[in-house]
Amino acid sequence: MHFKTSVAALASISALAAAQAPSIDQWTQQEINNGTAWTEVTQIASENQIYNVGTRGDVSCQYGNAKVRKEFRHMSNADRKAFTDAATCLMKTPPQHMRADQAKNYPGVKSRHDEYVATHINMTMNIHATADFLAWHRNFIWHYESDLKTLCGYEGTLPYWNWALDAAAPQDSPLFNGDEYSMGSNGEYISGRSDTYLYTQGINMPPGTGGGCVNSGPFKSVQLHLGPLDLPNAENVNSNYQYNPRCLKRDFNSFFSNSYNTISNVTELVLESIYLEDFQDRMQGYASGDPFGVHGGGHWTVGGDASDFHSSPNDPLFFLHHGMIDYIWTTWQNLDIYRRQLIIKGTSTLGNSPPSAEMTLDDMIPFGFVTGDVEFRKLMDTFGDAYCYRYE
Ligand SMILES: *[C@@H]1O[C@H](CO)[C@@H](O)[C@H](O)[C@H]1NC(C)=O
Ligand SMILES: *[C@@H]1O[C@H](CO)[C@@H](O)[C@H](O)[C@H]1NC(C)=O
Ligand SMILES: *[C@@H]1O[C@H](CO)[C@@H](O)[C@H](O)[C@H]1NC(C)=O
Ligand SMILES: [Cu+2]
Repeated sequence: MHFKTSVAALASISALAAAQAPSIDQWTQQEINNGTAWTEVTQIASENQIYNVGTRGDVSCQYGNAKVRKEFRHMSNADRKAFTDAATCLMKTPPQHMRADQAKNYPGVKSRHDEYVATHINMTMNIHATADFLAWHRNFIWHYESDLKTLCGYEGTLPYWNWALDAAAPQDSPLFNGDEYSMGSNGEYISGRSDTYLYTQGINMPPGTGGGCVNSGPFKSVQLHLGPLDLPNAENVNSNYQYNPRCLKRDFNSFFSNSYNTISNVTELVLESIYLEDFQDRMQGYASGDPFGVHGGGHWTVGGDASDFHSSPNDPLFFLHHGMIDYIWTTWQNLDIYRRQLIIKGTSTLGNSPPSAEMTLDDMIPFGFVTGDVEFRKLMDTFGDAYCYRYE
C-alpha cells in the first residue's frame, strides 16, 4: 500500500495516526531513501502534537508559544554565532554546583561546562541502556540550554544537528566549515593511520578525515579538562575526574554516518519500532546487525572527544547530537502519543548489569552537578512541567 501524500492530505492521515502510528508500508523504499518519508513522518508527528497540546485547555505552554529548536544550518549567522559564543562562555564560567570543599575530589572540574562532563562521567553506567537513557539526556541538554541563557546571556534555543543530511561526507558539512558561524572545524588531518578494532562493537574502524585538534572556528582555542577515559589510540586518564588540559579533537568519519546515520536509518528506526524496547535498543545499538544505532553512530561519526563514552559532552556538538536524538524520540512519541507519552521500560543499570530494579515514573533521577533530582514523570513531555519546546 502506498498513500499518495500531499501536505493537504496530512491532516487526515494525522487523524488516523492519532489512533495508531503510520506503517512503513505507506512509503516506497525510494521515498524512505530520499527523505520524503522522513519529512512526512515529522509532519504527521507535529500535526498530532498540535492536536494533543490543543486539547489541554488553558495551560500556559501552547504549541504557538513553545520555544522552537532548529537545525543549526537553518539558523541565521547571527543566531549561530550567539549560540557558539554562549557555549564557549560556559567553558569559562566557574562551576556553579560544586562546593569548595568538594573541589579536591574533582581536580578536572574548572568550569560550568566541566560540571556537565563530570556528571556524565559519573553516571555513564546508569544512563545508557537504561530506562531513563532518553529522558536523562533530554533533561541534561535542556539544562545546558537554560545555562546558556541564565549564565551567558543567550536568547535563542538549543540547535540540533541532523547528521542524516551530512551522512555521505560529514567532514564537508556546512556546520563544520570552520568559519565563525560554524560549529567549528574538523580536527587537523593526521595521515598514515591504520584501522582500529573496536572490541565492544566488534567492528574494524577505518581512520577518519581528521584526528587532531579542531583548528578553526569558535572552538579552536578551547581547553578541555576532563577525560578521555575510553578512547582507542589515545592517552586515557587513570581516574574519572583527573585534570588533563588539552585541545578539542575531532575525526569525522563517513564510515559510521553511511552505515548508521542515513535518512533511511532514522526513518526505519522510527517507523519499524512499534514497542519502546525495540525503539530504545535499536537507537543505541543493542539490536542485532546494528552495533551502533543512530545514537552511537552519531558519536563515532564525529570521533575524537565526542566518541569517548564517558566524557563525550566535552565537545559542544554533543548537545546538538542529543538534540537530534531528542527530536527523534519526540517524533516517535507523537506518532502514537496516547500510547507512547508516558511509557518507560528498563532498569537503572547499563544493560541491567549489575541487575537493578525496574524503574518507574515515580523514581527520582539524579543529575549530579547539573541540578537536583527530578521525578522521572516530569521528563516525558516536552510541553509539560518545566519544559515548553518543540523541534522544527
Ligand atoms: C523521492 O522519490 C519519490 C518517489 O520516486 C519522488 O516522487 C520524489 O519526488 C523524490 N523526492 C526527492 C526529494 O527527491
Ligand atoms: C543504514 O542505511 C544504509 C543506506 O542508507 C544501509 O546501507 C545500512 O545497511 C543501514 N544500516 C542499518 C544498520 O540498517
Ligand atoms: C557522583 O555520584 C555521587 C553518588 O551518587 C554523588 O554524590 C556525586 O555528587 C556525583 N558527582 C557528580 C559530579 O555528578
Ligand atoms: Cu550519554
